[in-house]
Parts: sequence; C-alpha cells; structure tokens
Amino acid sequence: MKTSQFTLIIIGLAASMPFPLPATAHDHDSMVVIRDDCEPNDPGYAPTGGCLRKEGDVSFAEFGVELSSPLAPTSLIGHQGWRMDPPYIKIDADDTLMVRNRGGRAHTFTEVQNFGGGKIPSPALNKGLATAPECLVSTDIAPGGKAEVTGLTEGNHHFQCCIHPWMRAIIKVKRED
Ligand SMILES: [Cu+2]
Repeated sequence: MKTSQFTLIIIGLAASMPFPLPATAHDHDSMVVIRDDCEPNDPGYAPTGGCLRKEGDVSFAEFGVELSSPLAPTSLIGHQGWRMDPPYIKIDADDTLMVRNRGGRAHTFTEVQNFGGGKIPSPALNKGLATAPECLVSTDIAPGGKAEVTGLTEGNHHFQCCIHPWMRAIIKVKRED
C-alpha cells in the first residue's frame, strides 16, 4: 500500500472570517473551495452544528430529500450544493494547495486511499458504503476555516469530506516542467 507523507494544516477556525479573501495569482491556481448552501434560519441544522452561511437557500428537509433517489436506493447521492469546487485539479509537485470552507457547515478535506463512507454512522449519509478508514481520524474544517495541503507526491490523490462523503476531489500532482 502506498503511504502518503503529505501534510494537512488546518489554519483557521473562525466562523467570522471575512471572505472572499484576496487571493494571489499563485494560489488561485491551486485552491479547492468547500461549498454548501445551507439555510441559516432553518432550525433543522441546529442539532448538528447549525448553519453559518449568510445567504444559503437549502432547507434541512430539502437536503434530506436529495440523499435519496428511488432509482438508486443504495447509492450514495447527496445534495450537489455540498461539493468540492473544483472536483478535479492539477497542481505541480511543489505547490501548496489551499482549501477554504465557504459553506455554513463543518466539512473535512481528507485524503483517502479509496473513496468510501464518512465518519457519521448514519445510513442516510453513507448508504451502503463502508467508512473510509482515514475518516476515523479526520479533522473538521469549520465554516470560514481553511487548510493547506503540502507535500503531495506525484500522481493522483483522492480527497473526500468525511461528513458528506459524496463531496470528493481528485488532486493530480504533476512533475514540475
Ligand atoms: Cu462535508
């Protein structure tokens, strides 16, 4: 099994962080934004951390409906407003990948050997997927928080949210030329 020596540094957890922050030309090319669109006034989110997004429009009930498709009763399908943006990005080997949570809910950005279920033992969130083992030690990124990923080796890397496991990204690390 390939071991990974990358570093994930969670930098900020302040929900009040003003954003968008000015991005330099460099990190604009290597940034993944974690997004959701939760509705802040819906009390349905309160038991699981609330919603700190100022202008979200997806109610808790609406979020729940999107977890199911009658055409795929055992497949993992979630609300597509909850997503890694972009879901595929290419970076150079010595680049730092910036990760920002601009949603209103907590998410993780966790490297996994294989995409799988998350750490919340909820059939609705994981459907039939086994929990990715890396998710058991994943670190939440609060709304407004950010992280940096450095030290990724050349090749493809799989990252997912360990709370909403349909939120996925592939980071392709190229040799700098
Ligand atoms: Cu998430």
